[in-house]
Amino acid sequence: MKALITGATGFVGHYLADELSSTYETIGAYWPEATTNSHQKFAALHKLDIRDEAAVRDLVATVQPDVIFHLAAQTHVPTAFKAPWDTLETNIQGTLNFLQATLDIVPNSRILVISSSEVYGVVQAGDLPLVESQSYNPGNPYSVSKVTGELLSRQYFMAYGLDVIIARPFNHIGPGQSTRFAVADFATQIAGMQRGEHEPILRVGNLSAQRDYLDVRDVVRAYRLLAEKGIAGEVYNICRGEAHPLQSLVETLIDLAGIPVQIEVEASRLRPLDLPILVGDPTKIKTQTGWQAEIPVEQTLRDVLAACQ
Ligand code: A2R
Repeated sequence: MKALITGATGFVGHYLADELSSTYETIGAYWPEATTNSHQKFAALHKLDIRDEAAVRDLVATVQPDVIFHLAAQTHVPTAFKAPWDTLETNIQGTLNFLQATLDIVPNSRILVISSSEVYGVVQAGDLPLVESQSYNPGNPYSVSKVTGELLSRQYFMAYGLDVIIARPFNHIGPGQSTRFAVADFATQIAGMQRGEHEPILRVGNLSAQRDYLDVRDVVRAYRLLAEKGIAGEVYNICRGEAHPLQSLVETLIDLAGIPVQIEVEASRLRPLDLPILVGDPTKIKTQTGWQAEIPVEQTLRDVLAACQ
């Protein structure tokens, strides 16, 4: 079985390559740069701008994948607020290009479109934990791009019977994540303090946001199980079902580091709109694939900090 992974050199792509390595021949598509480490993880690695329709078609025709894991995206919410069209273009055009290329070139193949819990957006307390049938209420352009990717995916399933599955992962963290994301940033700052490189003041944004945090290794296992056991046309939450305030993750990181740290909120780190809480209901994926989150948040934080030290 051949798997094509887009966003192969991103945070999740490397972990997914490891997860699939024993059962699939994994081919990666990356943009804009790849490292030697990336090359070692894939049977082949191709440079690809997912906005380029002809290039996407060429790659799908060359690789002839049995399954496509479409991870590539502009993933950073603050960047999406600053340059909304770039995010919309990359995420919508990229997803559309892959849906159409799959339909035209490898119509019997499965495509797993990676969406996000951000599509739920602003929710009421009574709607928690969020089930897949909850309506969309996007709070930022990244979320709008993911909603649109989901709608296109559903439309290709309904109109053409395309074998598409939509994964809605909640926040995931782990070693190797870009420091553009909060937990990786905080762990990097704290590890720098441990080495005495700078003063023990942790600069943060909004710590009151509550999220359903997962380890990236649990998330990629869910992607493999969805590719193997998911039902075409369906949407699956990937979540633990627990809300953790970001504040509590920061406190755990500081405890693990074992040094006194002062916390300082920087206005420049606050978003125009920050969702107060996102927590999902994992019943559907559990029932249909047997998946459940296995790695405790504290273990992930330990690994994240160790990787920064
Ligand atoms: O933004 P960059 O330069 O880090 O590149 C990202 C890449 N990417 C693209 N690939 C092909 N053509 C493009 N036009 C394009 N624009 C961006 O997708 C990066 O290498 C990869 C996404 O990786 P990360 O940003 O590390 O995201 P992560 O955490 O691996 O998320 C994977 C998926 C995404 O669909 C998220 O929206 C979802 O999971 O949560």
